[in-house]
Amino acid sequence: MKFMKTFLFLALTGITLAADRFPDTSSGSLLPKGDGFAARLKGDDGAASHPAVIFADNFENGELGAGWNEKGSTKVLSLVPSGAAECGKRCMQVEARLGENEGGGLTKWFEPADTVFVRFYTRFDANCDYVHHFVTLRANKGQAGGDKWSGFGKAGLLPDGDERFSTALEPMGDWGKLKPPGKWNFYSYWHEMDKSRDGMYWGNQFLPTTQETITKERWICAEFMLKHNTPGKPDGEQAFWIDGRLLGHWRGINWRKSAGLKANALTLESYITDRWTKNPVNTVYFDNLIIAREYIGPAGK
Ligand SMILES: [Ca+2]
Repeated sequence: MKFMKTFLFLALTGITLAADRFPDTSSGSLLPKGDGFAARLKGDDGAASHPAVIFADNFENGELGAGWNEKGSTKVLSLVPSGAAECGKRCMQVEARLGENEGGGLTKWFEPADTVFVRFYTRFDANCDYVHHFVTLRANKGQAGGDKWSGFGKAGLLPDGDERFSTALEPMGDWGKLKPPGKWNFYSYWHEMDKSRDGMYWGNQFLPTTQETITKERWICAEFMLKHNTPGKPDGEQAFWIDGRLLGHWRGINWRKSAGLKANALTLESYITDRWTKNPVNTVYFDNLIIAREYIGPAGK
């Protein structure tokens, strides 16, 4: 009976792969790879003053979350030793406890750019199971009042193209088929996304075909790019790199209808729910977050 329920659930929801409409073009891509400007900065020190940088936090100075706009519970978030030269002395720990909390993280609203790059370091502890939400870039109507929240919530609903779109770089476990935390993929919402089999609009998945399962207990340099489309034209793009290696690049995405709608909020979090996760304690570390107008690349040691 349990099997039948599981089967029915999978058949109804499944995963909406964007692969047919949006083939991965990374093999012939002209996007940069390997080192970028951050290679010259030890542990991202001084990154905030680089002309291409919009926002940076390497968690080395001050209180946790001081430069951010929203901060999760102090029961979940803390500063701990990083244990790696490229991550300096301190990093952020997210310790999610099943039945007590759902984890959390930090959110920053920032000045948008036509093409935006987001780079972070992350390390999955040995105890880490599947993760539900991870690092999400959202487009909201503006930076103030109700407009700053127009891209949040509304899971399962089709965006109208003038109020929101979003893309998230996150590990996905393929419904328990992959070893946790799984493989990297984009989970994206926009007004021309495909409908899921249950009739709802759940995030469409952009998954590179050849990829190893994510290794735990090591720092990983993850970076992604979003290029806005010209309103009325499907010329938007997204791509991501792991440790400087371009793993996926997708083009022809019509993210938005309106020129005023731009990606302007970044959430760095580890959010878990018992639908995915069985381990009682799930720990993820983050460091070296940079939002920039050009390719960032791995941090210098
Ligand atoms: Ca650090």
